[in-house]
Amino acid sequence: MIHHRVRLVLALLAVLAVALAPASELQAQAGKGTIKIATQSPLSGGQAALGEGIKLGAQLAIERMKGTLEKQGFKVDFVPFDDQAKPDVGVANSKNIIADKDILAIIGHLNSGVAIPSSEVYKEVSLVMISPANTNPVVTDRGYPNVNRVCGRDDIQGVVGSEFAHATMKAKSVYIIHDKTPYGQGVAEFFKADAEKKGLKVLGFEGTEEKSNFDPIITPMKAKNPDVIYFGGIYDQGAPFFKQAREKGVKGKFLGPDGMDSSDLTKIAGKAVVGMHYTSAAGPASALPKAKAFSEEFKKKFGKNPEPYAAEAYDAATIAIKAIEAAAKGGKVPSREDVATAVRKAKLPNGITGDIEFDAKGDRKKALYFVLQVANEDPGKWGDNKIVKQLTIAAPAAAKK
Ligand code: ABU
Repeated sequence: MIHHRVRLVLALLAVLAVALAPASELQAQAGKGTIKIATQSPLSGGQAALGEGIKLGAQLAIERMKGTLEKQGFKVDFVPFDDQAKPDVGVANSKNIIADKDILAIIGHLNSGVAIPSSEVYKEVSLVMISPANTNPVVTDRGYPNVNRVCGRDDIQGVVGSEFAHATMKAKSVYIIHDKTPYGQGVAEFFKADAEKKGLKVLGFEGTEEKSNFDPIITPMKAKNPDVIYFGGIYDQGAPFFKQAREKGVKGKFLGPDGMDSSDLTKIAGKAVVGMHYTSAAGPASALPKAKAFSEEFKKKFGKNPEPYAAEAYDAATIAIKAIEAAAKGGKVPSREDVATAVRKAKLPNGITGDIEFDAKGDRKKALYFVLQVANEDPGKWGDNKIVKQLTIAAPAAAKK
């Protein structure tokens, strides 16, 4: 009987303790809320190698960095989306993303043609996007406060390519193919404009969405015998094009932008692309002091090498987490607007890809550009590609309106 009364009193005390506990303590017991960070990149289809690398790079950073937020009582979730490299899929995902109020940051996309319309959706709710890989100038030139990138831009990358064709490859003529996307056509146009300025003869400039039979393009191109053939696009299309061009006896040297920067280029084209040059805005592990440890950790966890732009995704996700921490200082889940403001002000010293800060329009203040040469037909040795040139170039100032 006495025991029964003691139990009753203890139960009553417990109820009273909960009822009288300070709100903050209760919140901590129940958790302060869920914070989600999403990625959008192609996880299926021909560009999944780069898209998966972006996802895994971001995932690794979130797993390593989420401890501080968790200690404060937040649940931190990582939510990857597959945009399939298609603008309509990216936009449809974006609408679902903004409807989930727990999502406070997006790391993505791979394709500028997907990032540009998707970020119009994110802008409606001030949801921050940090792009690891989108190089088309329009991404940041719109001046949106929620749109940032940690990589360089095609108005610079195109010129790095034409300068290399002119000064190092000693080309007198070029033939330019592009994929008709904002990225591929855009970088090809920047390359062409600067090549013409330097006196190179542009023997052809053609857009195509063809993915498998390039005969109708290769035959007239071969007849013009260009010194250099430039492909503005992504490896899933560039690799079969280059392979068929060599098989059909095209003699010109191959050159492309960062869309060629994937181990899948050699997986598809094999020895046809060994020796070819490409520019990139993705930092290769051999050029970055911390990238070696990152590559080893990535390989240990995921059983494969990080693709180009995985390290940029890691840095982008690190910035997102740090910005959320800064914006959550009051102990509450921060607003999307506060996170976007914190990202724009963020400084990441010593990221895997170096020091990162954004300018007023969301460009990385100083971005990295490379010219590389394919060293080996083995896709597992993509990391052995030779760095022929390495540049750090400031983002151009915003155009006056
Ligand atoms: N920059 C490489 C990925 C292609 C893009 O920006 O659309």
